[in-house]
Amino acid sequence: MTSGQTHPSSSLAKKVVCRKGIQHMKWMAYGCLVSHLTRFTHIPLPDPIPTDGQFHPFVEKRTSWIVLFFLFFTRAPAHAALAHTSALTAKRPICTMMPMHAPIDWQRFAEIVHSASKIVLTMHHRPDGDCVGSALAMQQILLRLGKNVRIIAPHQTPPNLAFLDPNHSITALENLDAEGAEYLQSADLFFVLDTSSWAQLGEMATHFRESSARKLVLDHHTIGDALGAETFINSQAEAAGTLVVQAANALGVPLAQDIALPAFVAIATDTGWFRFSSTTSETFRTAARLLDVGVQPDEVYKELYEQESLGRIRLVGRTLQKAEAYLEGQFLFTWIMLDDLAAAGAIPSDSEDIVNMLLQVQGSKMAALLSELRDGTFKVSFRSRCEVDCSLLASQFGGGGHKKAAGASLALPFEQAKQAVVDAVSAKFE
Ligand SMILES: [Mn+2]
Repeated sequence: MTSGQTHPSSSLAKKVVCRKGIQHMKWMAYGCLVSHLTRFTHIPLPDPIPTDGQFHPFVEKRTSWIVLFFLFFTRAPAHAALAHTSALTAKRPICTMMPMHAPIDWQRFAEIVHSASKIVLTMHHRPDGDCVGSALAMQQILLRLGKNVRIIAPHQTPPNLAFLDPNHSITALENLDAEGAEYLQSADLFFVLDTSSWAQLGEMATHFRESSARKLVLDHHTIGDALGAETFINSQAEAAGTLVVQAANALGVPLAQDIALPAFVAIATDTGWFRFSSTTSETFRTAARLLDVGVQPDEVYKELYEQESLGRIRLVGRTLQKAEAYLEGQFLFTWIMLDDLAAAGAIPSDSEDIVNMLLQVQGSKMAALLSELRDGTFKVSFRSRCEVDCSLLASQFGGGGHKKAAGASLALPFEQAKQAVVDAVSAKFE
């Protein structure tokens, strides 16, 4: 980026930030812009992007508020970054900043799909209903177009979603045989659904990075990496499944039961059965089209949510029975010992989601669950529905996560671990 360019509106920032600081932040804005341009203009930049200097490590963070800061207060650096990005990609038509909810260029998407013949579909690790459903629906769409398609996932499909894949068409990396590995090597299109982040690709990241295939991302997440792929992202979409339904339209493939069922599961699970704020009238229109070709919501609901084991139900009962209220009911805390699992006849994964149930209590704002692990340490899970940032709380214990949900491990005896958790949360309310 050239530093000689000036613009009248950059003077405000220059008054408050020293010259070196501006240079420093220009680099950050530069990285953000490159990242965003790549994602919203579908231009396949190599990743990492070669530059005539070194990227500042901060660039990796790609925090979009910095871009906004520059766009609003110092347009010159942003323009310079744009110009520089244009220079980097001079052989390609470039480049306007598009809003986050820019409509996907389905024509371009269709071109890429039509030019492929041997396709690998993949998804994020710890698969959920959206990515599994999206991949299975997309597989059927691509098969209709006469493509060779295989779904290779970083992890196994969780048991509650197995009903979607009776023919076992999803292969987990760990179960990939020699022939599957050969397919992965020789595919001409590597197609990622429901994530655009290296970390979320888990074990698949290495394969994706090293593949010489063309790379395509269809996603609805706001945060991600460039992945060195052509990216089609609509962060307004409630689920990747919605984008898959739109892709069927774009590719001229009529919806049928085998596409609609997994797509419905994708949308229903990512919207918390149509109750999250991401749900719009359009969500219901899409769902209606899926019902028109035979999806039965009662059957889907039963498969997804009414398959609990008796052990799980008993564990829920035991754990909720012990719940303690702190901070006048704003913070609810409970715990699961190995003895609880044994007494309930439950397995560790049966404890999933119990911490969220605490937030169903009127007046509760924060919840935490301590779970004893086999090595004698504890895992703490934090949940928030207030301003308290769970990832900051978890980071105090060496863990991490998101604002509304995070976790960490504690190598402390139970009473001390409990006290540490209660103290840490209480401090946030002072
Ligand atoms: Mn999703």
